[in-house]
Amino acid sequence: MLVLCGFSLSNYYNKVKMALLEKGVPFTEELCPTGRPEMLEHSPLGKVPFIRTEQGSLCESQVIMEWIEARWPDPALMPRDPWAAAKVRELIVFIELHLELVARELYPQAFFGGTVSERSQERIRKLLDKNIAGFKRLARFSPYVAGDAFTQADCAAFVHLPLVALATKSVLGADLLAEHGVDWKAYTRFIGERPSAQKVTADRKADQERAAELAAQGRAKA
Ligand SMILES: N[C@@H](CCC(=O)N[C@@H](CS)C(=O)NCC(=O)O)C(=O)O
Repeated sequence: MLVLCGFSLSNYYNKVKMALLEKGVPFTEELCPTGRPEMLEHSPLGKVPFIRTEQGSLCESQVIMEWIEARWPDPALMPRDPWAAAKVRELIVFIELHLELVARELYPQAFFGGTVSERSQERIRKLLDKNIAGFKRLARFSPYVAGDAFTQADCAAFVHLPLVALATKSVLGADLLAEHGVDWKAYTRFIGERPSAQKVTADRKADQERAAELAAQGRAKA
């Protein structure tokens, strides 16, 4: 059976998990923190997610998504029409390369108690202002991010957009998505009604609560 390796706080892990749940593909989950030497044979940069299958292991979430789509075509998460499929891929690249990966530079300060220099903050803000405007020109939200059907782009948007918003709000003092008129809250509420999204969110919250409890126990012992 397919094994999804990583952890539920990872947005990329959750994107793949959501696709598997949407398709009803049987899978198990294996907790695998990042950067462990023993995972490098499966994920050469020590990143999650990766999957283990009877054929071998595979990393990079979008590569995994493409394989899942080819292996279990129904229900489809990509349009059958090649052009429409390319437009969905274009949107995923925008969300991941031009939004999430840029906002990710803010995560050390937004979520992990680190700091991001003023200079970096300025650079990231400029880039995100430009990239979010570009994303808005492509995204449809009618009602799904790529148009009238739920696709892989929704798996990506559902897990990434809230992080872009939270990180920019926390570090730059403004939710840049909202500032640009992207109503990501209404969108994630809408997608959040799907059983796949509910499971992903519930698992993430349960793991976050467990991690907070363990941290509190650790502090009490110290
Ligand atoms: N391009 C990768 C990105 C995955 C990624 O950045 N995962 C994060 C967790 S959300 C990670 O493993 N970070 C640890 C690291 O970069 O060393 C993918 O799509 O799978």
